[in-house]
Amino acid sequence: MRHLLAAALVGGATTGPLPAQEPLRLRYTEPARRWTEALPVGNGRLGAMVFGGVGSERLQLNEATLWSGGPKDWNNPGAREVLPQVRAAIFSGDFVKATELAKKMQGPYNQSYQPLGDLRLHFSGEAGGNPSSYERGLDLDRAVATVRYRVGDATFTREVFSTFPDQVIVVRLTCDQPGRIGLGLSADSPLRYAVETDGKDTLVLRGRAPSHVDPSYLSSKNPIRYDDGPNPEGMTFELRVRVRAEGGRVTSGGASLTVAKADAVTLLLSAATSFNGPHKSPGREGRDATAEALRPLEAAAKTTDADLMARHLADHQKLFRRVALDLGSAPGAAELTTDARLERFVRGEADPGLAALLYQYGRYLLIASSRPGGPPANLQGIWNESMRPPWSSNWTLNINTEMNYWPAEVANLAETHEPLLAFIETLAVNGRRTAEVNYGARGWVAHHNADIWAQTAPVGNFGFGDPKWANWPMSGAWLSTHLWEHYAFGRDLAFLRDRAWPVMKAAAEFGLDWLVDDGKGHLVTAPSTSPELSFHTPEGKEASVTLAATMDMSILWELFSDCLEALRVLGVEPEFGARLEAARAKLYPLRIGARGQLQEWAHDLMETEVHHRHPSHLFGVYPGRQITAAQPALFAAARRALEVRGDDGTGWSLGWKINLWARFRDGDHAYVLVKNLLRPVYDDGRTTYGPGGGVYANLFDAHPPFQIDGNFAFTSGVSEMLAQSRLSIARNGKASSEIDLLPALPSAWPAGSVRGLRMRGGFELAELAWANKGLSKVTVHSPVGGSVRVRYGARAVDLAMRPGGRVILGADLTRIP
Ligand code: FUC
Repeated sequence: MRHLLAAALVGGATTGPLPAQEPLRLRYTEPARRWTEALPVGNGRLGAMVFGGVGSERLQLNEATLWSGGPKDWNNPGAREVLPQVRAAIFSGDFVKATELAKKMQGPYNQSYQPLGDLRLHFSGEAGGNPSSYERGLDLDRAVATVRYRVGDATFTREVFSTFPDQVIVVRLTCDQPGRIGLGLSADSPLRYAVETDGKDTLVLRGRAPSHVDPSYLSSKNPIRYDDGPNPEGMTFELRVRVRAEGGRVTSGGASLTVAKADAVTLLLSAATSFNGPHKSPGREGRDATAEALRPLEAAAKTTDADLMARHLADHQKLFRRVALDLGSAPGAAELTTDARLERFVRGEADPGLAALLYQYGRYLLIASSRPGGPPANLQGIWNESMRPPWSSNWTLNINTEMNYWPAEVANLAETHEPLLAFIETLAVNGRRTAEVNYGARGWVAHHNADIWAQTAPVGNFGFGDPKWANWPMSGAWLSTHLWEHYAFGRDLAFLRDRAWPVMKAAAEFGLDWLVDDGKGHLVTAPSTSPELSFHTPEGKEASVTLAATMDMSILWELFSDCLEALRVLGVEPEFGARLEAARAKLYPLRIGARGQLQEWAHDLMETEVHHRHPSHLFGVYPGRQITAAQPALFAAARRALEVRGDDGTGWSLGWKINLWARFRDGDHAYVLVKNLLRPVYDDGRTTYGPGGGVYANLFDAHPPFQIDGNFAFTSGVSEMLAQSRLSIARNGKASSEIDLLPALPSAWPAGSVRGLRMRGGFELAELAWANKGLSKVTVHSPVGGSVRVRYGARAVDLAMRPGGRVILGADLTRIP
């Protein structure tokens, strides 16, 4: 059967040939039984999980803006009253009391991302018969999920893709024998809904989302609530499925459509919601979901299948083909199913192509879940079947959302960063009000969680959440470093001036107001937590609220440094710069604890969980740039802290550790984490917080449960193993960059190449090749021009490049003409 699928995958190259690497394909010989075996397609807004059943196909559908609830005032003026009491408790050393009091600073829980529904295809006749051969797959290069099986003398093929240019999902059903395709179509939703047909060729599902959904971790009596009053709150949505049959007959009846004896069938799926931005009620001031769903459907209906496919491929491949990764291949790997490859790899057999596949899958998933104009990728990207998904499938801002975007710039998908950058701008609007009401502070703040309503207040339901996660006020600062990163990679001056700077500045203003003098000459955050981790107090009790968590200090150091560099580039606001510089110099210094480890809090406290999943205190190593080999003692202490945390963890925790070991320039240790992240995880519906992360059969990252951040951290981590970069702006505004080649190459990947990684300062590694564990060749490309120091081991060479320039260097960094 393999040749059949291979044949279907040929052709359609629209933006140049795919460079040599293993076929980028997930493949299986059985339909999906579980959701984490189904295969994801998406265009940033419309997502589908394709199960690939023979008798009946299930397409589990999502629309990225479909959320419960609506905008509301979640700020808590009471927080401001309690703040001085919390601070007094902290400075008197009573962390238990501070932790208890901090609960009074919370706000309500955020809302939940909702599933749209399921399209079900019930195949009749041979199309639903007993197959003699079966294969399904996902071609990452074409962004098409395929199902192919043979019944009797007929081969049936299903192709599914979600196209960004045409804003529809296309399902194409074909057969190599005429008149053999028969099926019934129906649709349903876990939300309130009704289905009908237009009497001709279109199935219409209309629904409404709840006005409130409690988070999955909360046990409550009535967790899903609909507004049954007149003029109700709650987002409305509509799914339209239009059938275009070649040959045969389409009939409609009640709530289903039937196709008989067709040669080929195309289904066009369009969906939309009444979401009208974060500040308007989706129930009362919403957009017209019907009109929004109809518009792309009517346009797609006038477009041929070939044109829909061609436009989809051109759009996807323009992004996807920018990076090619070859880590070598193992014999027989291409013949194995993806789950069998995972099993073989975990038994200890080499399969470098599997790591390359997971790397490219991260890029595929980012393209499929994050496109300009839509919301950023949430905890599950855009794929969710549950009304109470894990952690509300929200934007968790103390690591997960930021992690989703770690690969965006380096793995050459800067456009996919845009939804997050735009979301940050929205949070900055709401967060200004929260800073003022909750803390009497200037600037903007965001806390642990956000939803589509851009909630910026802390969650916890006014005292029910644990402050170790609910109260965290550092999200605005962390998110704002993404604005600088976007500039650092692309050097887009207008973006920095017009969009990034105002938001960065306001985040820094909040930081300045939030910091307090500890009376000993340092600025500290208080209250302060190290995300989700408690400590033993000197009196032997447990608490989590204290002062100057290392992560707080490092995030503010990073933000202030970004702002100072932005000011130098823009040549503006020297007084503000002076304030930032003075504050940065007074930040509570990072300290080394009794175990030789970088301390997690201002005091050398013992954590309650030694192997806790969040290596938050290592922010300054990655994603930050505060702690480098230039400060050997701190660098060694940070490394020690990572050793103390261990090599296991949840999926995303393993992913973060790949990035960290890469920054410590230890390729073989990074590879231990690569291997751990590639552990097959059987989906039994459990949530675990300790060891045991990995991937599911469909290569979705397993926290467990499914959480997409680990996929994205894997991609950024492998990028960091192969090349790292740094941009610094001198006081006179002059930019200088450094690129570090193969800083953490593991011995498991002795030879290979990568094309297209982006580097800070506006550079691109058009090609980086290595052999015998050493550099063989690198081509540096500079779209915007500039000077850069290229390092490989102890060697370095300085390049001054003009815009559009390209320099080729050999194994010893000498120029190849
Ligand atoms: C934080 C993490 C959990 C999980 C959740 C979405 O609470 O500590 O591991 O990733 O976010």
